Amino acid sequence: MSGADIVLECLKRIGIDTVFGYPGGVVLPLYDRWPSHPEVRHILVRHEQGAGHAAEGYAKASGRLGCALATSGPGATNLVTAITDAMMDSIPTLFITGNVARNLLGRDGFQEADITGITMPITKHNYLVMRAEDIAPAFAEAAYIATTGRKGPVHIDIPKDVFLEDAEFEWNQDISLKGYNPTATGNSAQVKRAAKLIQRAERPIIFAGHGIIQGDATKELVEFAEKCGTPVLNTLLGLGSIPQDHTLSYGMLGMHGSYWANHAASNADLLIGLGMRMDDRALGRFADLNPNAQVIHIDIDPAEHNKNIVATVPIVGDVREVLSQLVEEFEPTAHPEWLRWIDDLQNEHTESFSVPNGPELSTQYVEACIANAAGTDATVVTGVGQHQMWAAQHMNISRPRQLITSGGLGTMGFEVPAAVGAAVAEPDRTVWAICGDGGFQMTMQELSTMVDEHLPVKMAIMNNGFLGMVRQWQELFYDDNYVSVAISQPDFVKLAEAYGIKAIRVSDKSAVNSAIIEAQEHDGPVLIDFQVEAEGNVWPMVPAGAALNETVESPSELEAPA
Ligand SMILES: Cc1ncc(C[n+]2csc(CCOP(=O)(O)OP(=O)(O)O)c2C)c(N)n1
Repeated sequence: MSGADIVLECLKRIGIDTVFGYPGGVVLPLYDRWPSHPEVRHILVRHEQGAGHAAEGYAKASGRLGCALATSGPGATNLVTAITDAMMDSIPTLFITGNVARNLLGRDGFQEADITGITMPITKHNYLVMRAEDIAPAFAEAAYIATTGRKGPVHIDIPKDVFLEDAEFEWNQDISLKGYNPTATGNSAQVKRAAKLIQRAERPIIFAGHGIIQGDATKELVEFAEKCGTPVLNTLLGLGSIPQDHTLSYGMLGMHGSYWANHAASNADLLIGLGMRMDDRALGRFADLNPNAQVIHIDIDPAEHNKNIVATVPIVGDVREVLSQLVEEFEPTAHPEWLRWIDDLQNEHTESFSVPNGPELSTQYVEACIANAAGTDATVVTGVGQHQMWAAQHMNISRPRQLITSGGLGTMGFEVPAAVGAAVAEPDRTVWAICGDGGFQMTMQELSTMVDEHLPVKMAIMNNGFLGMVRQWQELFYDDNYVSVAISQPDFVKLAEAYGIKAIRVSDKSAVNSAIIEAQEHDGPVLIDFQVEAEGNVWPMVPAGAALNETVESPSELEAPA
């Protein structure tokens, strides 16, 4: 078979049914063979960054391996943001690029970029495949690496003439890689030590992270939390690992987490981090997270242990498996006083987390209405900024994979292409893309992809006329010195209509619900331009560099800290 046919055959073997891609000179031999492999759908995006985020959205919505393809040089470098995003958020993805022919590598020919050099630090692994016979082993390994252990992006770069070279097609799925052997089962002595700490703790708290969702461990999380009577806080990416109406669920902690979650974390005597990487946005200033607490940290990636927080008991392993081990090792416990302490705090501080009830149209109000109309079955994709934090606070994220958002890298422009990917992966679910007016303008060219592929994504632009989150920081930390944060927009309604997309403008609270229902009932993509208040701020907030127990709920607390 030709190298091109081998690539397409490999995609089928590793279960990829959709590739988000963009052609160019060096991948033409691959595109030339595509019609002979109709089982693999190719979706033509409008920018390679969009292909990358769509592959991420596909993977995040479904749990399956996502795939993006680009040509050499600028096509390949346009993937870099999405690859980095997938790396930061551990998203199982395969990125394929073409490169110049082998005899031109290293000669700075037309559209050559050392893309494997560039992607080395932003991938879990990468390959430059120099012989057609090496393609199949590279794809089998890449799929294995991307989807096992701590999941992540793998990149395969293939010179043009390798697509044209013939080789025997041999498929071997029994992968054995020297130096790569993810640990699934937790060390039993460590598990027993952890169980003892859990048994003894008076104020334990769980930080449930993305690993719970990635590792399909939601059932085990709930069982564990119930058996040790321990309240559960979520990281941003961990939202959905426990239903928000569960009595032990206390929502999100972190920079824009709730007041009670952040103070519960600060007052606990045992912190149990599950499938999370002890990130600064979630935990605030590390040195003052909670110096008196013991720490159990369960994560599949050994590199995460003792990186930011030194754990009393670090356990390397698959969080689902380790939780199943752990739950056998302690007797049922309960902590009613501790729960009451958090409940009281919650009752005293409901204000800062509530939806504003004034006449103005707030993003929080719009998002709460969308959540109400869409229910937890719908998928929520967000951009990055204020609308993202408010979505995390107000959209009742209660099921795994309900929220698709860029956590670690915080990539504006993620929302529209990731929604494309989510809609392709899960055609029976409603997909709501909650967009910033800034982020939307970074990748809005993917509206064409949406139209071409008949993807009925519902887009809600939270149009505040500002790069809202940056404006908030300039207001609070730079004395209201607004520099380059007021952002002009096209007429979003006309813009959508130019793409052939139904569009609605809403500037009044009373029109919100009818617009949402109209959008949901329309059989196709819809864009709603919500003209929300310009200068709302996200509260509570842990100022950058502060500790979780320094969470503030209003600007006055910032000026005169208690
Ligand atoms: C690609 C990229 N560039 C810059 C930033 C820095 N940044 C973080 S939030 C933000 C403003 C986002 O504005 P918008 O999309 O309108 O959302 P809002 O905060 O108003 O909800 C910016 C510029 C970023 N996160 N990503």
